[in-house]
Amino acid sequence: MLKTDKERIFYQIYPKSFCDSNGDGVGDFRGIISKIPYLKELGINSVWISPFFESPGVDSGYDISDYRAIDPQIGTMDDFEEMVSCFHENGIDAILDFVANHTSTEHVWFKESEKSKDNPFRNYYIWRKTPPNEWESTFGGSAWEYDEKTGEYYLRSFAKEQADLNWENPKVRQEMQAVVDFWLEKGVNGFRCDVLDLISKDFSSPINGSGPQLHPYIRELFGRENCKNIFTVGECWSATKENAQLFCDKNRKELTTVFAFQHLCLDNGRFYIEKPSLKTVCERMSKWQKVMADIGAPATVFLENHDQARSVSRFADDTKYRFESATALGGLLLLHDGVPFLYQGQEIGFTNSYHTDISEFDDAETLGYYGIEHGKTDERSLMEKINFGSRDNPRHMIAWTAETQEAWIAPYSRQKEINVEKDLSSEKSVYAFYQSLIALRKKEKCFTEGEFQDVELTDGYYVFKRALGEKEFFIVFAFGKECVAPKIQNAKVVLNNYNDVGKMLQPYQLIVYQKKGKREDEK
Ligand code: ISL
Repeated sequence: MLKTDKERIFYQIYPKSFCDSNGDGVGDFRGIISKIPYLKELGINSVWISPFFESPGVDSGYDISDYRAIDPQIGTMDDFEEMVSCFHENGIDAILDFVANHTSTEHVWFKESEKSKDNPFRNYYIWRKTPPNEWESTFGGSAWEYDEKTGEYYLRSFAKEQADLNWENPKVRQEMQAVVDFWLEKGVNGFRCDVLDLISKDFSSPINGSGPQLHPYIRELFGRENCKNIFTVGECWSATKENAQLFCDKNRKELTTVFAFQHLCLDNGRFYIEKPSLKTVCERMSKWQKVMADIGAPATVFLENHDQARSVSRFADDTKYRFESATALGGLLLLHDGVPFLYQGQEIGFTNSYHTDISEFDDAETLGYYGIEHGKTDERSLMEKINFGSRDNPRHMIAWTAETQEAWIAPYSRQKEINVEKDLSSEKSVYAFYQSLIALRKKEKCFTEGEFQDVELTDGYYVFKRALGEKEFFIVFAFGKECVAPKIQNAKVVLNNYNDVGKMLQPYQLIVYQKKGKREDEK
């Protein structure tokens, strides 16, 4: 049993792309079950499972047409229950994605809602005679979609096939509570709440979301007795130093923690090719960590998810120094202060994938962007931007072996060179290094209960310290260029992603030092 949330080490599973057990081209629950030993050996103790619900698949499962039904390609309810028990038997908690802001337009509520203005479900969604503002959809175009049947517009913050629910309607809130309860009764341990800050809107504001009822709605949902001991993490793009306390103060009974994105919003939009500076990433991570420490809630620590390009390609070097980049980023992720979230494949150092034709892409956001930009610049540079930032990058099937398989998405372009089988048998295994990092985090309470302190941040490296009682660890994380190493005195090296420690730091070198105790000093 985990005593504190900071003892959690999450691993995000994107079910469609994790492991396909029956060769139909879509990952499934039986595939996940077969890989539980792999996850257990890695050392994680919690999983977040992305949507597997019934869905037309316009936004890869984030367009749900029935919250209680499972996409038959992914499995059955029996498979689901077996998977959850299997996780639990192996000491792994499971949280699910809770997509509260919108449903698929194929959901029966929407189908009813669009029939007529006086349909009992009309008010489940947000209908207007004319658009009350100029909100834009994240996937391009106006967020107000005209519907010919009734001559009105409905709000869709994402694809036109994803209609925003009207949380002002108490019936909608009751329905959503019932969805939460349904899955809690199946034994899940909590939820990752998709774009949670969008559920309350202020239509007179230029910004969609963070409306006046946001916090009351969250409290009404998760402040209930049966949610007392669950883990909840809100995807809250609006989370700032000013409002983090509102989401995460324990006494307010809203959320355990939030995903805030300041450290990943550095590159002028996802399709902007320049690499963001690791110095800024570290700076922002530590700033956020302090915000959360001040309110006494655990921060989330993450560099990837199913919406983000692979971190090795985005922030570091995915060719010559791929091993070093992946392991150094792993150190930052796992030894920083908070609850780490690994994304599937990160423990192998998967990189972005490369494709030359738009027909090889599936992601709604990528296709929306292509639709807008196509013809404005030359095709090659447009495809380069797409390859760099596309949300398909993290969604390729996990390459378990060198052999590609037919799947719902184009194969990972570097599968021959980078795959699980090869990594596990390699002398420089990213997985093995992650295992050591996780083992260290579990062994030393410093990393879960200890203090966190920035020691030095230069253009060349970042040093942070974790300490508890007499124990002190210094983590040195080098950015891309060789540079003079910081002097860490009276300390022994407990982990290093290079074979030696020199006067100079090597590109993406990660060194974990432990301060010598008094007795060791005398030796
Ligand atoms: O990352 C983003 C900003 O460019 C968006 O791609 C993303 O849509 C945003 O983070 C919200 O994400 C969540 O809700 C979306 C879904 O497409 C994402 O996969 C999900 O994580 C709509 O449900």
